[in-house]
Amino acid sequence: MSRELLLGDEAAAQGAIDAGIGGAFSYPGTPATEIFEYVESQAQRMGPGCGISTRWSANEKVAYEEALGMSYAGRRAMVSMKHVGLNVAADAFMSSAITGVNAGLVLVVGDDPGMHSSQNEQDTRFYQEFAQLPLFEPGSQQEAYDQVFEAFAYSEAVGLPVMVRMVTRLCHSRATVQRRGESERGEGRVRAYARPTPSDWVLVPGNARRRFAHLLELQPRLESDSEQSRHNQLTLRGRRGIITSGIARNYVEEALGGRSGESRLHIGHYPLPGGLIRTLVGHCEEVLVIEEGYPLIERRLNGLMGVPGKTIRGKLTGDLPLAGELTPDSVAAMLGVGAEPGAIGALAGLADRPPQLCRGCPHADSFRAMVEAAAGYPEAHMFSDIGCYALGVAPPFRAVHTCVDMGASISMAHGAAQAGAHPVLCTIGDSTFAHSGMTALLGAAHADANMTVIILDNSTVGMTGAQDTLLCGEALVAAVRGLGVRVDHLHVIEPLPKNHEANTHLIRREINHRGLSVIVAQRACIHVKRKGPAAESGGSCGAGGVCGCVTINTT
Ligand SMILES: Cc1ncc(C[n+]2csc(CCOP(=O)(O)OP(=O)(O)O)c2C)c(N)n1
Ligand code: SF4
Repeated sequence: MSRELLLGDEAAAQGAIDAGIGGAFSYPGTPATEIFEYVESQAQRMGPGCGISTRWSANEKVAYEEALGMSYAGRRAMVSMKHVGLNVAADAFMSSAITGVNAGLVLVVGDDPGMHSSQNEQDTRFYQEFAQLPLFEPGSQQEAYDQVFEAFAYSEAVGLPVMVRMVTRLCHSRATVQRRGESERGEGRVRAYARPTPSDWVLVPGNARRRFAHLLELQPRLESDSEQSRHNQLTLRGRRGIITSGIARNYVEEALGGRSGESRLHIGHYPLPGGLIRTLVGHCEEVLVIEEGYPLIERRLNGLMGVPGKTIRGKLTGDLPLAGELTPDSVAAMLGVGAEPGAIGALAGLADRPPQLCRGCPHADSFRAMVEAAAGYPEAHMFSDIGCYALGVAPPFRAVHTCVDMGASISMAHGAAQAGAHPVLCTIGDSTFAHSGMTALLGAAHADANMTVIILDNSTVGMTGAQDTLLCGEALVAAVRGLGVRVDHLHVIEPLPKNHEANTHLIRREINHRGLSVIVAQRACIHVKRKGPAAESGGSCGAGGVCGCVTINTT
């Protein structure tokens, strides 16, 4: 058995490799990007004979469906994504709970409480209850490895996809991890392609009703497995009880040190172990609920009426903040023990480093031309999207008026055009366009919407660490043409200072065209051009930290 120093993300990935996956599927997104990247690097190291397929997918829904297809075909599959990615994949995900799986299918989701690199801080545990699937929540790198490893066999045992919920602090911190011995690992395992009859995988209403009933019938088994799970641990001691889940346990251990007078329940396996919770609450007068994310356990525990005769404290009572991450200080304060003066306090003295585009970034030249072209229109609507170019919100550009969810720029611009707004401008990156902008452009082209779309093609997924993009260059232009955009209003420009006047003139001309125009601004991200170890490693701005430009903006 070997020990390795791994990020939480890498530990999850190694667990999947050791469980014998046939493929890893993902679309980049912090804090989950490194899960796929680790599998990819290990598969390259092991060589083509390792039997692990790794390819970035166009978006999270596609990634989920590719993994589901692999599972149906008899190979174990892991799909990973950031929390908002699961919203994109939700259609496939929810229905896969009803079809069930063949070979093990494990979905690893990286939540981002505190929104270090995200547009919201939703809690993936709600999807567990929504889909009625099992979920593991590791509290350490070792648990990330073990739970992902075990999740594959469990997925096959219950015939369902199994979820694993990670959070940023775990994904991006390192610890030593003990791997399973060779004899336990599942390399090369294949399940027969046994298409069920009547088909569980064809969700016409008759089958779907039958399969949904099956999912409901499975619930008592899932609950009983959770009650017995080694990842849910109950210790009865004093009349004050503490419930933790996932990494919240670490904050409690740090605050209490060797003191252990409290009764404790740690939850790392869902559905919630109702019996263990009832035992703890029955034993205690006061229960503190400490969880990273939304007050999910606390709310379930309280119900609508509270628990008569018991005091339940947590985020809902204001003992912990409702927004953002737990901190050593907030948990220590709740537990009534003094916090050690720590690193977080020291950080407060540091000067702010507002995020900005790298020097020489092609997006800056595109924004400069667009802003100048629209200078005569104080009412110009500038819809934008998620990517490095969202930094165009800041001075000197102020060219980003919206940034909501991936792909939303074109559809929102189309909505504004339908409201009669003019001029309507829209900026979107090449990867975001391929992720979910293309379908919106199809509608805008069909309607010949009065708007000007500028596709910022820098040949990479800049913001998440310069991953390869699936659609750029000539292929992107051909795709735009194929969506029905008129060729006389489809242009390619090179955003460079020397082309500024010509580019500005062209954009102004297309603004004045009362119909749809698409301008593809093609110039590679400067870090792709000089791609090296730093650029490849991914940093907060996607530039691997080499430019020092963006400190808090990676999504
Ligand atoms: C649903 C969803 N998936 C993934 C992400 C993470 N993410 C943010 S922007 C982005 C793509 C950026 O690439 P591109 O559009 O090419 O712009 P660039 O950063 O290269 O300028 C990704 C993957 C996200 N925010 N939301
Ligand atoms: S990483 Fe590339 S695309 Fe992103 S800001 Fe820097 S130069 Fe621009």
